[in-house]
Amino acid sequence: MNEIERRMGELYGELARHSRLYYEKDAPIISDAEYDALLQELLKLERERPDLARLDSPTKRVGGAVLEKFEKVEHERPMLSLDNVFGAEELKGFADRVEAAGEAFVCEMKIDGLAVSLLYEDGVFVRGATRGDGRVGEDVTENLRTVKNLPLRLEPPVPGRLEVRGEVLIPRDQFAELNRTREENEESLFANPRSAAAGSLRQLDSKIAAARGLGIFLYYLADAEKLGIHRHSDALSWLAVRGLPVQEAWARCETLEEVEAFIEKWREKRYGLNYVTDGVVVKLDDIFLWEKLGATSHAPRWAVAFKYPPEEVFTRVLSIDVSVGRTGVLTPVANLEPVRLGGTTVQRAGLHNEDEARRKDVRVGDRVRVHKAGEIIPEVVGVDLDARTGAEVPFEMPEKCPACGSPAVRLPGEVAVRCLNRGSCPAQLKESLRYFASRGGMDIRGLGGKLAEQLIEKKIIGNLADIYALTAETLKSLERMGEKSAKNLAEAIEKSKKRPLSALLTALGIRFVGDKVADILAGHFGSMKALRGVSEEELALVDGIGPVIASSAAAFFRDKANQELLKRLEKNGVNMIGEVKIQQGWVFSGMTVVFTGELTSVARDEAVLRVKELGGKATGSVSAKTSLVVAGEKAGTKLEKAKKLGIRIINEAEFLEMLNKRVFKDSRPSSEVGGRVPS
Ligand code: 3BA
Repeated sequence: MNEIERRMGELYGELARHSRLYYEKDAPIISDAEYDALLQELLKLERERPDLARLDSPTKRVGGAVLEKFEKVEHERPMLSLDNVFGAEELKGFADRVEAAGEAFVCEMKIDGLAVSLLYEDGVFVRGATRGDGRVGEDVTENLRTVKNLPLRLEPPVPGRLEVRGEVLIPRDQFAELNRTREENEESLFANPRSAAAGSLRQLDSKIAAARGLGIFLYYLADAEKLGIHRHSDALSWLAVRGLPVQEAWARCETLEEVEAFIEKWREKRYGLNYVTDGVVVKLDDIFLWEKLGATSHAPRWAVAFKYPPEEVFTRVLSIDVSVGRTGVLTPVANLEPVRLGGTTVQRAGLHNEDEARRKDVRVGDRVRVHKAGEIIPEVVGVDLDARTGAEVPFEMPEKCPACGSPAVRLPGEVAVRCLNRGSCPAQLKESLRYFASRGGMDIRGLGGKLAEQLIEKKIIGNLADIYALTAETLKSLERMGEKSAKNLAEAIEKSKKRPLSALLTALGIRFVGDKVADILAGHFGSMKALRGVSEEELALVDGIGPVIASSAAAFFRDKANQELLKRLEKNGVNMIGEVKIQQGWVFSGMTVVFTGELTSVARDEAVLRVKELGGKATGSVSAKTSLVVAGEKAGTKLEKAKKLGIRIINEAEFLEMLNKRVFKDSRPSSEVGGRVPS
């Protein structure tokens, strides 16, 4: 065993131990940064020796696999659903049906997530699938690998095949964060954590799934009896001992009274959990009885889901504000008399847009019914019409922007009413500033909404580029700004100048250009200079850029004021150059190669085949999507076009060099990687 092999083994052990200390024991002994350093070291070694990389490597957690589609998976035994019961009567009906007098139950909180089945072989996670229609689901293994608390290897290991089932969820805080970013990018919001979890699991790019911060809890062990387990409560403990996550909110209940007590105990307490629950699943503890009672066509007879009634409260509308977003969209918001609902005090509820406000006809002074969509987002369900006195004031969408007084118009085909004063509306500027400084953008810590408001009001900032004229002196003179925080902020502003091009592109808040698209643009064009002169047609040719994005981005770069802004940012030292990405994988991974002219030492077909084998695509014509042109003898118009488009051009000898000498994109000769070249 050589040094690399030894070190890799050591890293696998160490990383598993620390992950365990963090997720199971909740007692980490190293910092996140230290953990990350170990992970990066392993990643580097795995790239050198992919043959030694383990299937259950923690490096897989960051995602990276991109699929074309999900394979279908037939469940070995169907994944049933659960019958619902509402209220004590129906619950008693269930208890009577199972004739459970004297039989114990297990109560678990009912997680509002997405059911999945996991397969382990000799203790290693090998496959995960969604429930689908219960019979056939989808293979979402790669995405499940990114679920932080899902063990990729069981400790102690379990020999042979093991199937467990549970619920994938998105934690409350992650859900809120996700919707916040989506709102800022004018993307549609997820109605509840379940659809957010489902949407995340259905991402073909596992990096996106990884970024969603999913979690999982298990509640079912297949073939428990073969493992000598006869009670569900024992199965849950058995899972937990092997590092398989089981939610803490479960209990064995000897009687129906105890079940009812569990339901009462968690009725309010559940709002304190960092995942959304909408009921209690009640199961018979004795697994032998499961067999005996069996299932109907769709649900087991030995379990039910008790559903808490969706919480609704009445309150009064004190006023209706209209807020102006970063892109000028006007959103009506109802200010409510504060009221307790689902574990928090609610005093605002969004009315979304003009149509929605009109449909609900919420008036100032109205008594309204409020609930939480997906148990998280406060919403007005309806108006108590009987309580109307006639003194209520109907809501009208303003015709002028409440922040700057410019005309607010609704463009044809849009639901949104917008303030068109893009250049100098203080509300838009404030939101743009906040967005510019946010974590995914220029990451200027300390520049929040309150400060942005002050800076604009005092006319210190009238344009995004003015941020870079701020000094610690100026900042110190502001309200609620001490010497120390002024200094920190000035430093954060200075540091932001070095942010990558993709971050700057995100920060600019170009419509439809979120962090993903910004990444693509930065990667493809490599510099702001290249982007400034770009046409809509050229943009649309880039992989991953659709016509809507292309049109919006081109319009942004065409705009005189934006050109001025970019010039000023550049003059202030803001980085405008993309990073050279260290590409992973095969020589031609992700590349589109075009051959032109005559090749002398290799047949054209053979050359095309080699490119494909090494991860690339070969096409016939040169376009903006082309990453490399191989020019043989007597190359003609294609070569000219490639030169014009600034595409990388190599000759036949250089091409052969790429084929023969380099398997991976770093510079080791292929002999060292032995046997890795597909042929
Ligand atoms: N327990 C959902 N089904 C559950 C194993 C049975 C079951 C659930 C449950 C069938 C939850 C139906 C989909 C399914 C695995 C089939 C729970 C939860 N138990 N705690 C009794 O928390 N949502 N859902 N999942 N097999």
